[in-house]
Amino acid sequence: MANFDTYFLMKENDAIEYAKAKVPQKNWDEATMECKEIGDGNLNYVFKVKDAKGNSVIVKQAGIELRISKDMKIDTDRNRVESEILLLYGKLAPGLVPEIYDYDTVMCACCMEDLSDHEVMRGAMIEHNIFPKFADQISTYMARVLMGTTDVVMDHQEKKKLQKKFITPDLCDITEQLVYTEPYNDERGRNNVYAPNAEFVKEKLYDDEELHLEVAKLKMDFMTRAQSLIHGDLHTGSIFINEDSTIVFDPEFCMYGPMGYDIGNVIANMIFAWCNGDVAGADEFCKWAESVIKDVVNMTMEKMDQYYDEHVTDTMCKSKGFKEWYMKSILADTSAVTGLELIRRTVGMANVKDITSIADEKARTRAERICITAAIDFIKNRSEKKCGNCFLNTLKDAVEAVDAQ
Ligand code: SR1
Ligand code: MG
Repeated sequence: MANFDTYFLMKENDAIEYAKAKVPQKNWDEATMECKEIGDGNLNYVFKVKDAKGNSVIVKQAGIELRISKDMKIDTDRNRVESEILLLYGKLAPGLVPEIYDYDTVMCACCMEDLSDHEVMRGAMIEHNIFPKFADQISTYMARVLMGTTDVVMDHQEKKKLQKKFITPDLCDITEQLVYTEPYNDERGRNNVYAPNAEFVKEKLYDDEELHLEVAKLKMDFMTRAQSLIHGDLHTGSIFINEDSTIVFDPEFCMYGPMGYDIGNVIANMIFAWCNGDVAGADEFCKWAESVIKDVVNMTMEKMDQYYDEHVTDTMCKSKGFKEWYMKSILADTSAVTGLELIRRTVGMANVKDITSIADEKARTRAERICITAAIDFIKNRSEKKCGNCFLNTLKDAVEAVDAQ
């Protein structure tokens, strides 16, 4: 039996032994323990271990090769980074991230709270389920963890220690390539462009030099502006949800960067969900998704504004007019990243089921064009998107423009 003192990629039976060894406080009923690998992400292996007494735990392990492509190998230290940041986020936003029981830098694995009473939000939204508390809960999470890790609030030396501790260069490179480069030039031939939209993508994304200039500015900004300790991949596949609760997980792409990166990811992925609902004629769901787009922007900004007033420590950041300038820049970043995420998930290497599961060719072609049209507006006109309604109107204008073609 393995004693887990040398790294290897676990199978289901190993994960049972691992859970026994690492989470003994569960007092497992060993005879009835069972395990299933349930990971459906692009990178890691996720095991659910349970017994007949009702105990359960999630074991997450970083593989050396990525699930999405065996050719891509990234640092397995990402599992430590993910575990430690969840512990930190848990202090800033209690109840809004999973509890970590144990993490281990040999097996590059962690054991965390099983959230089986929740669903992964993307899947739940593809079934057009509605979650009335989501906007309030995700905005609380973002206001606390994002504003709470800035230089506005934190001791500057402590912040720099976090900056050093929470970064995985391999993962930064993935984002720099997949979000900020390849969707605009397919330089590594990895884009997945839906054939009926090939000409549209060429004209709107590959050939638009004005767009390339804006994305270049945003790319350098992402790589150099250490504003806040961001999750770095806050799409709806990184959120567990039920009627009462929202839990953010999977922050292995975390790093110090512009906080609009996280907020924009949430908004873009709500737009994908809206598109899916729109094709299915799920009117009530779409109405709810529209309210979420508006409310997440407005509530996050309101809560950040309040957090700023209550927690600001830097004396220069108390200067008259600074907060307003700072908040305006967050909104513009949010708009830009909404656009970047919409584009990269539509034409890039890593796509979203909300769109790829649309079976009807005409409907999918239209949905993708809506996303790309809105995205270009979100990027080029980012400083004009000053409130939740502006974000929603950008989507509605894109629908109108595409339907008029
Ligand atoms: C190669 S990894 C592809 C994507 O999956 C992750 O969830 C990130 O979004 C990354 O860009
Ligand atoms: Mg992930």
